[in-house]
Amino acid sequence: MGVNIAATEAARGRHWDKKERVVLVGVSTKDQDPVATRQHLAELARLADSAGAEIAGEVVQNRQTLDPATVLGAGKVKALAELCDAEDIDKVVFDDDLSPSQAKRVEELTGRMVLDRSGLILDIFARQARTRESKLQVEIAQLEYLIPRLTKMWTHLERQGGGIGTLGPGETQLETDRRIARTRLAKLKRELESMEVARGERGKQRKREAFSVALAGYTNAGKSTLLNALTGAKVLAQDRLFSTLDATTRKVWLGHESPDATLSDTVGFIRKLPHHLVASFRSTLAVVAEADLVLHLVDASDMFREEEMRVAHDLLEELCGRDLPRLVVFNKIDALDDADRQKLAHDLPQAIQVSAAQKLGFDLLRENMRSRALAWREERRSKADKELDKALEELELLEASGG
Ligand SMILES: Nc1nc2c(ncn2[C@@H]2O[C@H](COP(=O)(O)OP(=O)(O)OP(=O)(O)O)[C@@H](O)[C@H]2O)c(=O)[nH]1
Ligand SMILES: [Mg+2]
Repeated sequence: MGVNIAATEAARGRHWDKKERVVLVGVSTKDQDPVATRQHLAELARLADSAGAEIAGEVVQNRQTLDPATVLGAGKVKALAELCDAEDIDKVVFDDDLSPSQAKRVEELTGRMVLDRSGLILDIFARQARTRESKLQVEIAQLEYLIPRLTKMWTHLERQGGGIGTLGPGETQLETDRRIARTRLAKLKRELESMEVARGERGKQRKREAFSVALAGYTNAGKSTLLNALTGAKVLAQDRLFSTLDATTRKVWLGHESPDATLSDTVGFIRKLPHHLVASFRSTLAVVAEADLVLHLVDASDMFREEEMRVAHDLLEELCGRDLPRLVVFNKIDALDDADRQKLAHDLPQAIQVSAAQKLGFDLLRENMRSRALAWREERRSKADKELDKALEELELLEASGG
């Protein structure tokens, strides 16, 4: 087995090309109750499905704490290995983040490749990347994730082959792999940077001219559907996680006498979004960070909407700071009954309820954006006036002093 090649292939997401049978693993601990574990596993199943895998089984364990070596306890790992054989499983996917050594240990014990949530999300991103920029961003995140794992993978095989202490050609191979990976990473980063510079210039130009609104929120909340419905864009919208990886900006009409405005769609959020991805997508997410208004879109029909709202809220604050001008928009209200809509209105009266798919609630949403756009223009005008006054004052002073 060419381990480093295999690892690279895995990182590129190619291993999902045919339907692979996976087993999902979750652990409840004193820090995470069983309900949360179930909920997170349900989401992991959707992630695996979005990655094109077939879910062939689940293993859940209750423990006080995670086992430091294998996350699951020894007995449970054994049961997992048996399940893998019985069900002809290709890969094991853990909801918890695994250290390289934990992944390696479980691989040894099950004889299957082991992924964690971050690895799976990276795979989906790799599958969904369409543009040069998003491909670059994904590959950078993948390499950052892979490089520390190359070492461990090596140690692991060295031991398996019984070659303890025989640091021969293999080490050279590892060193070569790591060097190649690092060189490539540096090259990709340079390329992305030059793209970011170009994007930044374009963005600044546009921002000066128009009130900018950005759509943000949990993946699958309906951001692209809403962009399409409000602007006539044709961004791909589908019932899959992370359909959108690129920022798309379109003009949006907010009503009479409104300043020109733009609406941007961008990459969605999820619980435990790998930090390498957040870092390499920062230029895409800058659309959100620099917006004059952020519409935080929430799938109101999702049974986990509260956690999803909190996750997106926290990520938004982390990325954009606390004073982000934000408006919560509950989407998919067509899928709610009256009582649920009333509850939402009661719990969060300032939020707006819409159905992007059925174009419900758009008048109120537009009116809200319009009033903010008008306030934005007023503020800019008074700021410009003040600057002009100041300049005139300085000029007068200069003249008075005989300059
Ligand atoms: N019932 C209902 N479904 C909706 C509504 N808006 C969007 N959807 C569905 O929700 C799914 C996800 O929609 P997208 O617009 O792709 O969601 P997104 O937020 O852009 O998702 P990502 O780009 O994957 O993060 C699609 O199947 C849509 O048809 C709505 O108002 N009502
Ligand atoms: Mg989308």
